Order: sequence, then C-alpha cells, then structure tokens
Amino acid sequence: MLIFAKKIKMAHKAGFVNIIGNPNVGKSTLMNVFVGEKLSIITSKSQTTRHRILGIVNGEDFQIVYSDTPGVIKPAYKLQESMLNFSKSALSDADILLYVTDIYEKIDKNQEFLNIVKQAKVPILLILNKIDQSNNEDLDKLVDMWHEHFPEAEIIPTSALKEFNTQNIFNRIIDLLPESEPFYPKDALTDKTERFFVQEIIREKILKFYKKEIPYATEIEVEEFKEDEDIIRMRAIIYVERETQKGIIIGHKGVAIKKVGVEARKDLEKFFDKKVHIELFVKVRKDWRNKEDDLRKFGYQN
Ligand SMILES: Nc1nc2c(ncn2[C@@H]2O[C@H](COP(=O)(O)OP(=O)(O)OP(=O)(O)O)[C@@H](O)[C@H]2O)c(=O)[nH]1
Ligand SMILES: [Mg+2]
Repeated sequence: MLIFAKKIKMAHKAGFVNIIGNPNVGKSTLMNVFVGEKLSIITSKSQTTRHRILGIVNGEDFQIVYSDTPGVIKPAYKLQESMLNFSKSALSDADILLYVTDIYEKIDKNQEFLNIVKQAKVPILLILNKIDQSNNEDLDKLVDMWHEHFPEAEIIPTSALKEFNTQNIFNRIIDLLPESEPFYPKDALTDKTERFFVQEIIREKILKFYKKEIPYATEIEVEEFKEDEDIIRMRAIIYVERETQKGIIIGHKGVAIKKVGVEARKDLEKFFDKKVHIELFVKVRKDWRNKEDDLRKFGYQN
C-alpha cells in the first residue's frame, strides 16, 4: 500500500530558469513579477543590472530558480567584462532559457549573441515584451518575424509591466521544468545578502538622479548593517572614479546626496519592513571599473 501511495505522489520538479537578453528589455521587471518581490532594481537606463541575481520561487512540489542577468553588451571596460561573464554563465547552466526582447528591438541588434542563444540545448521561451505599447497589427508582424528568425523558440508576447501573459509563462515553465530535488532550502528567496540589496537600492537612486556617465562610474559598499529591534542602522560608501564626480554626487550644499539618502531610505524601509537610518559617504577610487582588485572587492569576479 505504501508503495502505491508513493507512486501517485507528484514527483518534485526543480530547475534553473535563466533570464537573458540585451539591455533594457525588461528582464529584471519580469523576474520581480515571478518572484513577487523587488529583488532586482529597475530603471529606464541600460545596464541597470550588474550581477547575476537569483530569485527562488517555491511550491509544494516545485522549485524554480530564476536568474536575472546583466543585459549583454560588448565590454568597453573590465566591469563590463565581468557583467558579460555573469550573462554567459546563465547560458551554460540553464534548464530553461527565457530570452527577453521587446517590441522596439531590431532582430539584428546583437546577432552574435542571438546565434549563441540559438545553439542552446534547452527549451527557449522568447519573451516579446512591452506589448502594452504595441497594437495587434504590428504585434502580428513582429511575431511572424521572430518565428522566421528563431523557429526553435516558443514566442510569448508579454507585458511584464502590466503582468500580461506572465501567468502563462509561469505555466509553461512548470510544464517544462525537469523532475529534480530542490537545489536550495525550500524557504530560500535569493542567493544575495541583505547588504547586497541595500547597495542595489542606493545604486537605483543614483541611476535615477544623475546623468550621463555618473551612474556607471559609481559603486556602493555597505560598511555597516546593524539590525536592532525597531530600526536598522546602515552606513554606505558611494565610490566614484574622479574628484569631479564626487562633487556632482554631493551636489550644491549636499542637496543631491541628501535626496539619494531620503529616497533610498523610503525603499529600504519598504524592503526590510522596518525603520531605517542611513548615512552616506562619497569616496574616490580612481579608475575602479578597470582594476581587477577593486572589482574583486566589489564582488565582480566570477
Ligand atoms: N511599457 C513597458 N515598459 C516596460 C515593460 N517591462 C519593462 N519596462 C520598462 O523598461 C525599462 C527597463 O526595464 P528593466 O527591467 O530594468 O530592463 P532590464 O532588461 O533588466 O535592463 P538591464 O538590467 O539594463 O539589462 C524600465 O523603464 C521598465 O519600467 C513592459 O512590459 N512594458
Ligand atoms: Mg536588469
């Protein structure tokens, strides 16, 4: 009797669902929808995501390990090489690939990368995102075009922002997920630390409030994270590459950095569901984006 009972119990499914694509197409937005938490920061700027971030979704008989990855670009400096390595690693260990593109992206935007994706031996869902900004006629044409260029992929027109078709993607993932024991504890949400999310929330504000090269020349280090019963006290350093950038981050009479602190604190209080006190300092670390030692210290070597 016991054997029979075992047989009819659904086998556990688990696997890696890796979200890849060019910059700014909505990869992080999509992962956050699936995970139901704002694990990845989102901005209107390219190269928002710099790391591979796991978002784990657990059910009674499944575990989906999503990976959000940096948008793929040709590296111009060492930081971007490391970002590209994170994205490449997501190609090699996927059970299912979500290749995200959007209605604006030209098919030949990054043919080299697309050709590599096409060689993947795992199921590929091609997420044609941002369809809330399209119409049926244009969308039909786009879907036909992608079918022709990428016949191996299953095309799913989606709006991550409006959560249109995201449930269908989830259902397909469950269908395709291999039978496996879970890879992480069943209450795990991510592989990243609390400090990492503090750093990311501050970086999101910098991406939002500063122009041109400033956000890309910036890195955050959380020096202190001290949780008391009713408040979390944090101290973070904003690193920039040059003295002039330091002045810009601080702003006239410190107004600019104050805004970063105020806005970051609001998000941090939401994220940790607790009162937060945060202090920010700015330091220059010359040319850190091209220095192996600095990149390692900031967690970029993989
Ligand atoms: N209209 C519309 N905008 C979207 C949708 N999904 C994402 N966006 C917007 O597109 C921009 C980029 O979104 P992200 O999720 O940060 O994109 P990403 O692919 O992770 O970008 P990188 O990390 O830079 O590679 C943001 O302004 C989002 O709000 C969508 O379905 N519709
Ligand atoms: Mg992203």
